Amino acid sequence: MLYPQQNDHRNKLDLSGIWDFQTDPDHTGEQGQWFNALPQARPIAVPGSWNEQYEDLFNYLDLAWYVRRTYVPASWKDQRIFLRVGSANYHGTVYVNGAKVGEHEGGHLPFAFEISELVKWDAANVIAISVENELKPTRVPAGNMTTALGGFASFPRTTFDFFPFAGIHRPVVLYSLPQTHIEDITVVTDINGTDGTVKVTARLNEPATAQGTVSLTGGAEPVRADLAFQNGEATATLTVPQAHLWSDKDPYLYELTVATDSDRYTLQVGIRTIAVDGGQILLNGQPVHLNGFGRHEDFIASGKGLNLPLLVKDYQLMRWTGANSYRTSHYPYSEEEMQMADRQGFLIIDEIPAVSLQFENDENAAIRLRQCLQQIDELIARDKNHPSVVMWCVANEPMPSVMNLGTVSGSASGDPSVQRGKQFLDTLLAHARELDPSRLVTLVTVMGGPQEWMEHCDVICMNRYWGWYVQGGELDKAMVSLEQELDGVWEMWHKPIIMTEFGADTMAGMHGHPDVMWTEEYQAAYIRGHLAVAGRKEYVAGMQVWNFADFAAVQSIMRVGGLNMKGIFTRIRTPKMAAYVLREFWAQPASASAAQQPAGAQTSRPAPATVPAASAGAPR
Ligand code: BDP
Repeated sequence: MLYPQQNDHRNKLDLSGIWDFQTDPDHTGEQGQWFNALPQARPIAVPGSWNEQYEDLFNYLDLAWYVRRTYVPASWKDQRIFLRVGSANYHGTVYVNGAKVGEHEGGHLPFAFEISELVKWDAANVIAISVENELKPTRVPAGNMTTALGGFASFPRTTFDFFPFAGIHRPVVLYSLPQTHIEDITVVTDINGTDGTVKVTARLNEPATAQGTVSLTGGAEPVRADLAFQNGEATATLTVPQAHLWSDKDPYLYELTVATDSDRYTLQVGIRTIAVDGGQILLNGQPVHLNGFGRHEDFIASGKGLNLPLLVKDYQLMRWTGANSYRTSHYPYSEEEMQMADRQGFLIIDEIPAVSLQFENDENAAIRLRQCLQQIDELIARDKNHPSVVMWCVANEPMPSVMNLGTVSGSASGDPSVQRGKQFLDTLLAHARELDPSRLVTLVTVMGGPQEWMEHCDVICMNRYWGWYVQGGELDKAMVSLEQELDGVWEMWHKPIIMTEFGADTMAGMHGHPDVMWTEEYQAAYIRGHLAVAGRKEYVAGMQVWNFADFAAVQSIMRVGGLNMKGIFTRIRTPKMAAYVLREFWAQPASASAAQQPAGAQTSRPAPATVPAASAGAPR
């Protein structure tokens, strides 16, 4: 699915701004024709979650309506008009001038409907979008059900550890396209000696026979090929001599333009390959480590709404720590995030919203499977051309009905959810691989979960909490357990391992000597210990700290003030002591990095972090 763009053939009108808004707890809005106007509207920002914009809406997850009016430019008259919603969590229904034009299930992914026939040219058009975010057991992700980890009460009752923010989270855009237009482009790159190859497949919206071109600029000479569309589809492979490759250290982007008589579309292309070899991940044939974070789209007031200044700031902060990677835990992030990752050289593990999948019975599993397959389709359609995306992740911490938390991974015998989960997850991995054989596929495993679920992953992604949920306060022992488990998993699979989560809740400003749990010193020691162990393991291909920043979670006895405080930065992005440990390992590798030290040189007891003076390069 192409991101809307403005050029000489295409138009777009971003409807971000203040919309009319009203909750509809009794579900009478449709009958009352609220799609024309809201009886008791109050203003709300789009994009943005509704939960933090008004105090009384904090826990509201039911149906609500957004309405705004807009003229459509007269110059669009001969074109086809579409309305696109970047993300509506969880279920969105779109109305234009009183007519229902379509609905979409699942947050965090865009959807668009053609509205050409409904547009009024001589009056304002009424756009209405109803959004509903009830927590239901058969949704992905699920809520209002019991899980094997459901031992503590939380409100709202999610199966996952982040606040279920609701609303229109990304821009609503009107766009127009020529009658015959380029509907899709797929770019796959390869390297052949010093040449780069760029294979381009373009598809029109109708099965036409047409002539077009594809050109790539940014190299010494532009490279160009003809596109002969048959049945609406054409393919060409461009060879780029002395290709300037894309990498995390040098994120070089070419500009690729597909043009026909009636249309044109331009996208940024990075020439790179991604593969695995034994315990290593290879970017352009060279070993690379994915150092960074699990993150959340989360901030005060905007909730999960696109927040562009925050996006820029977060990249700056990640870079400051020396990170080159993150996972879009636990759902696809905005398209603007992915564009930034291309530009700034971040290696992305791109994840669908399948967090805490349950496999309690065949019936519910089948409903969830349908949704997960759709999410994979939509995610790959959206993100397939980003050089930054190196891996598709089809699930975070899928869970059997019986958990072995506290033991090394393994499955409880006789639990039917293990086999059911295996089939489910194998299906997702195979589906992603079939849609995109040019990238790696994975899923992220939970501590104590079944080993066999990792079988078809290219990379083993592990979330582990030795020293926090297990052996909390006993870092010496925890580091031994971690090392033993890592060695065991490597022996079993002989595939690269990324620790996609490890972290300790830390109350910013709390200090202790000794370094007890929740203090900044404990988090710093915990992170140092993990990075030191990983530095001794050649098969560890990445370390992603949980979490980049403190984030809104559900209310429970586990989450102080409703926050998960495992952030390296606070929710307002001030660094905790552990940020300096990351810099020491990632941004200044020549200094005290354990990765530079011979095996065994690091004691299992991590040394306390030293905090440089605030003026010494602290982010502001
Ligand atoms: C992991 C989950 C993550 C949680 C984290 C935690 O993947 O979403 O926030 O634990 O407990 O199990 O902090």
